[in-house]
Amino acid sequence: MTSDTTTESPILVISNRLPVTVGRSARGLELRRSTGGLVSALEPVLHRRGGTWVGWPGAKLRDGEVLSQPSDPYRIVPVELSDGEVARYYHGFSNATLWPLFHSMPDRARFERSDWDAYERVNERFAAVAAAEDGLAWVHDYQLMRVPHHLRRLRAEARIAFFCHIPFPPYDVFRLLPWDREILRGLVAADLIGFHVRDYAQNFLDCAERLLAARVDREAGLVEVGDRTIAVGEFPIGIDFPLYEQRAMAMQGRDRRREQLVLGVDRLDYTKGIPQRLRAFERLLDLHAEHRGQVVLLQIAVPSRDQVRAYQDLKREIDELVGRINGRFATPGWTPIQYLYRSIPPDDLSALYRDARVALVTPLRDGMNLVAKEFVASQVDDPGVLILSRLAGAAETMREAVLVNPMDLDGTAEAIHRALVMDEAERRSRMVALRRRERRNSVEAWTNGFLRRAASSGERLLPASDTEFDAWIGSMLRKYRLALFLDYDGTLSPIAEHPSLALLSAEVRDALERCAARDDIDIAIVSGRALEDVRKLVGLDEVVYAGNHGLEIQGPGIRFEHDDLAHYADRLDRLADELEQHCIPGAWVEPKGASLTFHYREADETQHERLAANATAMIRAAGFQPRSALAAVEARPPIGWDKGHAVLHVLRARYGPSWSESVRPIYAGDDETDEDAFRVLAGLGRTFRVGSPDRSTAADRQLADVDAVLGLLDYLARR
Ligand code: ADQ
Repeated sequence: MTSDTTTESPILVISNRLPVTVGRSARGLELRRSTGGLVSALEPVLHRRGGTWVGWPGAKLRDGEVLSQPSDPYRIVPVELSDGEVARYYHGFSNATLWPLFHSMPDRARFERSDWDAYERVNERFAAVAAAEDGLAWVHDYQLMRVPHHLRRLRAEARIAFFCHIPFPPYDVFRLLPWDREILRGLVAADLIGFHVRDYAQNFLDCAERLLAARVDREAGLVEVGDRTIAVGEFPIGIDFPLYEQRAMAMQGRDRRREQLVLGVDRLDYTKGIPQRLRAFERLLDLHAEHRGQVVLLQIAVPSRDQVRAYQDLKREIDELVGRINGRFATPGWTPIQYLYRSIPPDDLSALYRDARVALVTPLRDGMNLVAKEFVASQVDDPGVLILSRLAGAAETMREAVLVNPMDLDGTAEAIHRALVMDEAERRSRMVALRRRERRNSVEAWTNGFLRRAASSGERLLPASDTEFDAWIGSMLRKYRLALFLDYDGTLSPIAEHPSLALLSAEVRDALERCAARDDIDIAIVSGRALEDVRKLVGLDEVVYAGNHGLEIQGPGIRFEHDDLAHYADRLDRLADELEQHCIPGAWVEPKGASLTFHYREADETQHERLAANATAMIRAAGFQPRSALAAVEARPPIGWDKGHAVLHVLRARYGPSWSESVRPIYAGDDETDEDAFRVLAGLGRTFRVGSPDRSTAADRQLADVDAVLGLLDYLARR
C-alpha cells in the first residue's frame, strides 16, 4: 500500500461511545447526535473519506434495528453491552481503575479481577466487530487499550492507530496496575500510538522499555517489540476554532455582564480540581478585600458518572464549600460564587466564554483540557485572561497563559488577583499569541496530522548498536567472566521449513568462532534438538552442547544424562511407531533421543488442527508431556527438568557452587522453552528474548531477530 492511497483510505473509528446516542420513545428508536469534541473532530474526515464508526450505542437495540442507512456518508456499527458489562468494563475498569491511575491518583483506583475480565472480554468484542470492517483503524482512548492486540490477532495486516486522550502515567504509578504488561501489549499491537504531549509519550516509552523489555528510541519516538516497530508521538488535540470564534461573535449583541466574571467550566470530576479552585477563590477574597462585592466566580459543572460513589462524594463536597464560602462573604447585593450543576447550551457557553474576564482552568491533572482552548477562541472582544494549571496537557503549549499549581492556594489566589488587575496591553499580547496558536493547531490540523503519520509506514529502529549493548551489559563484562548460553533454532539460525535446513550463516558462524576463541567467554548451546544433531550443526569443539532441553549435556569437562532418561527410552520408541502409523503425507516423526517431535508443517493445511489434536492425545496417553511448537508437537518425558535446570547445571559443573562470584551468564533464546532459563537467571545475569513474543517474557531485553543476535555476538567478540 503506498502512503497516498492510505491517506485517502476509508477510516474505521473505534471508540467507546458512538457519535449518536440511542433513546427510545413512544415513536420507537430515536437517535441523538452527540455534541462532543471527538465527533466534531472526526465527522469531517468520515464524510470525506467514508468509513465506519464502531462503538457502544448506550442503550439496547432490538432485532433488526440499525443505526445508519446505506445513503449515509459513513456507517454506524453498534457493539452491544450487557448491564453487567457496563458496570464492570465501563464504570469499573475504565472509570474506577484506569481513569484515576492514569491521572496519577492511585489511591482512588480499585483493582478487581472481575472488572479486568470484563474489560478484556468487551475489548475482544469491539475488535471482532471492527475486524469485519475495512479501513485504517483508529482506536480511541483508555476504554479500548486491548483492542489493537485483538484486532491484530484477527487481521494481521491491518493498519492500526491508537490515540490516548488522557495522560499516560509515569512508570512508578503505572506498574501498580496488576495487568500492566497486558495493557502495554494491547497497545503495541498498533502501528502508531499517539498522546497529547511529550511527557505522556515518554512515560509510555519508559514503561514499554522496563515492563516489556522493548528497545526504544526516545528521540525518534520508536519502540521495537520483537520484530515489530511502533511509532509513538505527540499530537496535541485542538478545537474547531472558527466555530467557537463565530459563535462568540454572534453573541456580540447581548448585554455584557457588569461584574468582573471569573469562569470555571468542567465535567464534575475529581481530576478537575474544583474544590481547590473554590478555596483559592476564598483565599483571594481574604487576601484582597478590594475584590469583595466586585468579582463573581461562576462555576459550571456538567454532571458526570454520577452513579459512582467518588463523584457523589465530590458533588457533596462542592455543594458544602460553595455554601460555606458564600455564607462567609455574601452581602444582600452580591453572591461571590454562583454554581450551576448542569450542562449548558453551546450558545450560552459561548456568551459566557466571551464575557468572562478570567477563565480559571485549574485541573489537578488533565490529558489536554479543551475548555482553555474554547475560552481563547471566544476572546473576540476586549481580551480576558486565561489562568491555567501547569498539570494540564494544555499548559505544554499554551505558554502565554498565567500558569499556576492548583495545589498552591496562595499562588492561585495571587494569579487571580493579577489577572483581574492586568492592564489591557498585557492581556492583549498574551491573548493574541494564544489565539494565533490555537487557530493554526485546530482540531482539523490534529486529525490530518495524526492520519498522515498513521499512513506513513515502515519506520524501523536501527539494529541494536554497540552503545546499547554497552549500556545493557558493558559494566558486567568488565568485571566478570562471561558464560554465554544460546538457543539454536530461531536464535542462531532462522526457523526453517525443515529442521535439517536450519543452518548457521557464514556471519553467525564466524562471530561464534571469534567468541569461542576468547579466553574470557565460555559458550553453551541449549537446544530442544537431540544433542548429536545440534553438535553437528554447530561443530565447535570448545563449546558445551545441551540437547533435549538439557536432558543430555556434553562438552569440555561435562558429561551429563538425566537419571530418569533410560526409563523412558522403550516407551518413547513405541510412541514413535504409533505416531508414524497416523502420519499422512507431509507429516513425520523426528526421533531426538530422549524426546521426539511430530511435525506437520508440510501436510495439507486443513488437516493441521486434527493432526495436532490427535498427536497431543496420543502423546499424553503414552505418558509423555505434549508441548506445541510451530506446526509441530513435541513429546517430552515427564521429568521435571528444563532449560533453566540445564543452565544451572552447566554453571555449577563448570565453575562450582559459588559461580556467581566470578561469572555472569548471558542467555539468548526465542521461544517458550527459553522462558524457564530467563526465570532462573533473573537478577543473576542478562537475558534476551529473540523475535516477537506473543505472551509475556521474563527476559531483560528483546532482540528483533537472528541478525540482532549476530550484532550481540559480534559486539562480544570485538569488545
Ligand atoms: P474531558 O475530561 O471531558 O476530555 P475537556 O477537554 O475539558 O475534558 O472537555 C470538556 C468538554 O465538555 C469541552 O468541550 C466543554 O466545552 C464541554 N463542557 C464542559 N462543561 C460544560 C457545560 N457545563 N455545559 C456544556 N458543555 C460543557 C478528555 C480528557 C481531556 C482532553 C479531551 C480531548 O480528559 O484532557 O482534553 O478528552 O482529548
